[in-house]
Amino acid sequence: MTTTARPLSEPGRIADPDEGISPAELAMAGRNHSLLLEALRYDVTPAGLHYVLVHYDVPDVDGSGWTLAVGGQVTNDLVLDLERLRSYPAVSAPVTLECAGNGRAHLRPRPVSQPWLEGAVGTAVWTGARLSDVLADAGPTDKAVDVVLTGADHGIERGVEQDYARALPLAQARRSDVLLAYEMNGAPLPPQHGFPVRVIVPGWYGMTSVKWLTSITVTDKPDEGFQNAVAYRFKADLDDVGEPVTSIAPRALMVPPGFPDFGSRRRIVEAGPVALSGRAWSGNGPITSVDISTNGGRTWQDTVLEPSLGTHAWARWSTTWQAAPGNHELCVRATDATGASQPLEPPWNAQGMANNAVQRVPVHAR
Ligand SMILES: Nc1nc2c(c(=O)[nH]1)N[C@H]1C(S)=C(S)[C@@H](COP(=O)(O)O)O[C@H]1N2
Ligand SMILES: [Mo]
Repeated sequence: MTTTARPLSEPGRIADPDEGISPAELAMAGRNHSLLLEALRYDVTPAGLHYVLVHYDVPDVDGSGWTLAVGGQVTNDLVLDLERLRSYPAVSAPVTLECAGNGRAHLRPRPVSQPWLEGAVGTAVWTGARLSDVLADAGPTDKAVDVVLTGADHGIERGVEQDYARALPLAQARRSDVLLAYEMNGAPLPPQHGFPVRVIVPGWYGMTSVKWLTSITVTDKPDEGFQNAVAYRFKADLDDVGEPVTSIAPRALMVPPGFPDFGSRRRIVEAGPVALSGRAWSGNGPITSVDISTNGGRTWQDTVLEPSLGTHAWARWSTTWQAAPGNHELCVRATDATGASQPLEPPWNAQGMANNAVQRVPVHAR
């Protein structure tokens, strides 16, 4: 019997055209679950239904022994425990968080990583201290450039051993809506969402909302850490330096109508009026319209859009579809205040970032 030598840590790679999902990718996909799309019905996603993305393992963190070290280019180094963090004014906000890799599994060829379809999203009410208040106490020096946020989780990724860390430029870190959150939906953070404290950067893809936060380090040059300099970037090919991934591109999703076939996930509805609804969000201004197509994107109609739950939280949309008997492909498309909308075909890049192509839902009306 022969065994194939496996590298300790796989390099970044694009799948071969006919390559399926490997057991290793399936293990990743099983750990990192998406939102069940029917949960789009809730304004605020119940904690257990919110998507989860964990690069390594959920670390074993004890809340009572937890401290946060703030240092680097600051005039006062700080060490905060939970009580001290809770003594800052508490801010609560509903925030729609989405993984930058959402939509990756629809790309051809397929970048090999967490194979999300479109459910890597959720909206929770996060409560915590403002990062800007803590930074003001530490006093960034004139040389301050980036604020590096480091978590307690440890692993190896494409050959680089690391604690998960990601930087925010100082100007972003000073935004009054960036939180050091210790509650999700009014309860302590669940282990998988960053207990006891995580960062929330509203409007940005999830990678900067560092969980299991242990340190905040202000640097005097742009951070060269793996998640900043290599992973979360738009790259034309894997050798490209690329551009950093930041704010969330517009996207709309629908609650899948009718009921599903177990094996194919295809939807079945009764012909006649069918109520359709879902959510839409963008990291760049409010959603201004959501359109629906019942013929695979050839023609579009407006839907009714409700006000969003908050500046960086999703908005509900709804409409009624007169379904004729037969097969249909439903599509939904959001447009935001900057005029940005969703493409019909996936925008390809080598790491599968920010694929906000319109959702397509095959439906059989009987
Ligand atoms: N420490 C740490 N923080 C992390 C991650 C991680 O693996 N480790 N994953 C990031 C990514 S890529 C995303 S999309 C969000 C997911 O947050 P959630 O699991 O609470 O939905 O957490 C971010 N924060
Ligand atoms: Mo992510």
